[in-house]
Amino acid sequence: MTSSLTIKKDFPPLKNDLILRTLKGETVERPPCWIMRQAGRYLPEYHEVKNGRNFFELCQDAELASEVTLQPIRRYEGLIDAAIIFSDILVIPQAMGMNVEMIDGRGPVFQHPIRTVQDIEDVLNYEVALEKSLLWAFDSIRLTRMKLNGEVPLFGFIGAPWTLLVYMVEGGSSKIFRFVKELINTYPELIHKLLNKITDVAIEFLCKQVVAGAQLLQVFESWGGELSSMDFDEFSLPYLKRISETVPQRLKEYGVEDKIPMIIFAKNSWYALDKLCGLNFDAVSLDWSWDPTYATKINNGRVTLQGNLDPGIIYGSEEIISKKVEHMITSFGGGKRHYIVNFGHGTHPFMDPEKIRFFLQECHRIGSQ
Ligand code: 1CP
Repeated sequence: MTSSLTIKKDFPPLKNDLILRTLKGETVERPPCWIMRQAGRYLPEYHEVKNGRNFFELCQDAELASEVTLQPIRRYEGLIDAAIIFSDILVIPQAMGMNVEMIDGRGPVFQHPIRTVQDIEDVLNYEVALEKSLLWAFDSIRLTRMKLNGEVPLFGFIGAPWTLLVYMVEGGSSKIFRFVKELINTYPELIHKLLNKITDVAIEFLCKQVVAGAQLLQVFESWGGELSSMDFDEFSLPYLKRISETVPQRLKEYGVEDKIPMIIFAKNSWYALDKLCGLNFDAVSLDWSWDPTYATKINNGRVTLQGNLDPGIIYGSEEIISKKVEHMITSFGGGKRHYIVNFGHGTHPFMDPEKIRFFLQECHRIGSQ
């Protein structure tokens, strides 16, 4: 088995570097396009490969995970400018000793969520060994890079510390966030220790994904909007800041010569946009609550913006999809600089893949004008 610590340099040469040039701030011929959750349940070919398998079993099989990662790239040939490795944000809690299963129709379920001081201490005392527990993730990235054959660059990703804490405490998806709110408002100091540990693991995992072959990175703060502005400043922002500053430093220590671009997606955290643009990320991904013109003004040229149409437009007519794509791209300044097309959040299982093709084609057509 290959060691995850060796930087592999003989991957096939990259043929499409549009998203990398955009993230460097260059003026480009059209905005790069990719879609959150571009692989997965809306694609019939995904169900064929999954074939009743357990979700994490699929992630951990490098051959199958790389196949699923490539499916949207193949189906939408030439329309998608980046691949994202097929995995999940919850692999970090797993690497921190927690048992997580993915139940069809219900989502993630933790066997023993963190609910008490002792539970927190147990996770703090757990010795994380990423190279052992997540070896499959690094193998999967390496194999996917080979199979991509340089068509498009490959994203690695993590869940941000606050979002991971939510799952680790709630034990799965939540609507009222009762348990995590109880803990942050009862034992803030201990929670900070835990968030710091999650952050350490997240930084190592991001770096090791790059060492394995990831060419750009996205951090998902999907539950950012569940915090008040004041609590976001305390329980999310400092950890995002540390990730954005430490990953580039650590990558140099790992011997990675290229600058690896990093994107932050903090869903519904509208009050934090100015602060997020001031961190050391190269791009900020916006959910659909944002008016692109207003977001562009707040950003004031500091980072690349990504987003942000409501994925729900895919249920609509082609005429309205075109109209909204046009509005999006124009409002982001025409898309030739500092802009990446995406939805404001992921695809849904019910979406028609051919409507998504139409959306991508329109982004190319309008973005090239
Ligand atoms: O059996 C299945 O097919 C399960 C569906 C599924 C898929 C396809 C899950 C379960 N995860 C994934 C893959 C996944 N998850 C990817 C790679 C695929 C791609 O993007 O093309 C990525 C980047 C994620 C990230 C992820 N997982 C996030 C952050 C992005 C977001 O949507 O906000 C989150 C919150 C999760 C948790 C998660 N994974 C899966 C479920 C059902 C959930 C819970 C969602 C919730 O709490 O509402």
